[in-house]
Amino acid sequence: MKISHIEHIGIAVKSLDEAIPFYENVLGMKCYAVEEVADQKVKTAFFMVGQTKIELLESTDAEGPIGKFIEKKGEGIHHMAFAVEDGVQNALNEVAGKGVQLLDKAPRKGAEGLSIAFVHPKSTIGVLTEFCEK
Ligand code: CMX
Repeated sequence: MKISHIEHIGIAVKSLDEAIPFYENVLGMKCYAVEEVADQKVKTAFFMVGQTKIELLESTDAEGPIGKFIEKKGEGIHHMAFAVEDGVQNALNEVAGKGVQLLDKAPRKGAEGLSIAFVHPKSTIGVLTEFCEK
């Protein structure tokens, strides 16, 4: 697998309306898109930092992954997404072959139309890890 860069860092927030002004008014970034990902039960807001994005995640359902994460751990960094150059399926196959537990056995469609897949934080030293490709 060839990881080219950190595609995004996902941050769980209770409210986009409260979090976006921090990134815009305090850190001086610009939110360039807000998108709902219905099957993940989240609303996302994006900021660009170099070639990496900050992805704020607000839950649309308390039983969704972000709702459960905030309930358990509070707001904060939720996952790290690596851009892969040679296919998400290839990355999944490679890490599965090294004993890593997959959450997605095959790539699916994520925010911004990317092909994405998650692997379990219990197999990745506590960091929920995502692979993605345009
Ligand atoms: N980082 C680190 N550990 C995490 C975690 C995270 N983001 N989310 C959950 N965990 C841990 C929990 O603390 C728990 O640990 P313990 O067993 O020690 O208590 C364990 O993983 C299981 O967590 P859970 O609360 O019981 O929740 P589930 O098993 O139902 O789901 C997970 C956990 C990771 C499988 C789920 O959050 C998931 O499927 N995530 C992938 C999808 C996702 O996060 N989508 C939102 C992003 C949208 C996008 O970018 O497109």
